[in-house]
Amino acid sequence: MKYYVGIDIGGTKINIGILNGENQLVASKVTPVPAKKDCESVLSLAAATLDLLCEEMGIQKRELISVGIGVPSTVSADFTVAKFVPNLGWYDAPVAEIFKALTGISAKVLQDSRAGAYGEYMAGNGKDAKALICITLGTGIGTGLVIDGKIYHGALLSAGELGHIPVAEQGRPCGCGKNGCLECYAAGKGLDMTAKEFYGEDATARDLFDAAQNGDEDAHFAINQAINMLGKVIVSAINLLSPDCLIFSGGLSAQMELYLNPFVEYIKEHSYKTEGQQELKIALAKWREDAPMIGAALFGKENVINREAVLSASLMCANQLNLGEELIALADAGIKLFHIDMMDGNFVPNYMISTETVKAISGGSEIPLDIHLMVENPDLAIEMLPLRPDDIVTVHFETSRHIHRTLSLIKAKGARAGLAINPGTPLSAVEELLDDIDMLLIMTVNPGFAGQKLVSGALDKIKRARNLLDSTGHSNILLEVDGNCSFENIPKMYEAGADVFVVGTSSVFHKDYTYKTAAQSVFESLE
Ligand code: S6P
Ligand code: MG
Repeated sequence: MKYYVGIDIGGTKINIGILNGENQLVASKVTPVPAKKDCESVLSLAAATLDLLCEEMGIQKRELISVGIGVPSTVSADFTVAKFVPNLGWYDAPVAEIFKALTGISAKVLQDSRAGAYGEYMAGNGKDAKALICITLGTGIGTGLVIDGKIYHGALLSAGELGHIPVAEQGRPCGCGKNGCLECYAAGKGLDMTAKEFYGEDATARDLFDAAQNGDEDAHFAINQAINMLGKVIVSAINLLSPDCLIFSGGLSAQMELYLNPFVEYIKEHSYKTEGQQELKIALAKWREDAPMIGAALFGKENVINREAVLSASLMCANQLNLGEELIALADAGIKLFHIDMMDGNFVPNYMISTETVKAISGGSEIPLDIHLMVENPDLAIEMLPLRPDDIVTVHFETSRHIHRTLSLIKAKGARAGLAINPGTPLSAVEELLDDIDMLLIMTVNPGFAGQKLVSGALDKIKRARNLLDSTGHSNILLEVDGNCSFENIPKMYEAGADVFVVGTSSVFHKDYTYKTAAQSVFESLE
């Protein structure tokens, strides 16, 4: 079975959930943030809790296909680093890197309010919305936007910070360093401050609501003022984006009578509408407190490139006269990697693909490259390659006298490192190098040409490779197979433990299919 993990890290608790392939939550656990709040300690606890959940459910680690982590912070553009988490004191915390070191699983990191919005869009009350605004009314105000099916991060990555719109001149100081921010008045922390001004240091928002409930005019007035401030800001957002769905979550949204209902009335009355315009859907979050955890899991699932069956299209099999169009068609067919065979007529009896062409492909597509070096002096080629962080460069064990040095060079160039072995090379050759690689490539034909048949013993070698990786704590290493990945062979290879398949003339480039129908048929054979 395949499972997808969501982890929502808050200021006080960690919420972990496991979804199945149908996006149903099959297990979850909430645990308080540990006393030591540094990134490593918090993620260690998350990893231990995940282990426990898996043990309880009888889920094996290998079945965890992806992990998404929600954090109360702006996140780097590559979804790996939490920029600033005030509650936990994290600055530029490399969340994905630490989590991978702890668990061997790659994770994608997402701001929690965006995760909440995505959870509601994909599996909650915001389903099918064209433009969704999801607002978490808790201690602060979190806003997530999903527009045309995509989370909107903003060009500068800070989209949706409605809680930090100034609503009072020289107002209350905010944790963001400025004064008079909306959340200092209209969210939980703002209402707490108002309550303290009214009733003394020990008072909280709850006292304010209780007093209003009991007919206290001043309390009522103060809450209404907060609602008006919030209303103005949300109406601005509505008028700017013209959403078709607005979702509320967070503790404050449960204050229906005194807070949420009058606030919704305000929005309905003041937001701009044209005659006969479709009604704006306003709803509570289906997943409530779980929305960020569910959304993080689904975001991880969407963005995973390294534990699901991944098809790496062998570009030597594409139409070389029309490579640009080919790349687009392959990406459209669900191809997640472009496999580029570089041959020097020396290590293998064939010549292709030039570094210039690799540069053109890299510049022409965002799909990560899976560069398979079949050359005698790999270090020279590596130096010449344009590499991005998600690209993988795979070097043959047989081609480098100092293979460890060559693998380090790939890492130093900022890419992921792969190690390939020929059919005749024993698996034991890679044992010493497992800590240094991100991918192991098992050649299932003798390298040099497309269109060959599987060598005998190939499936057994894949099985042994899978066992080696799992039994030595290296399940995070991708296991790629190259050669005769046909419609018939891929399910067997997958069963044997491979997760990346180099697809060439035997499947995706098969002359009887379009790329899309061929890839579809491969994916279906693995369900
Ligand atoms: C061959 C090369 C491969 C081929 C691929 C072709 O040495 O490394 O990547 O391009 O195996 O696939 P097929 O389906 O034609 O065997
Ligand atoms: Mg290859």
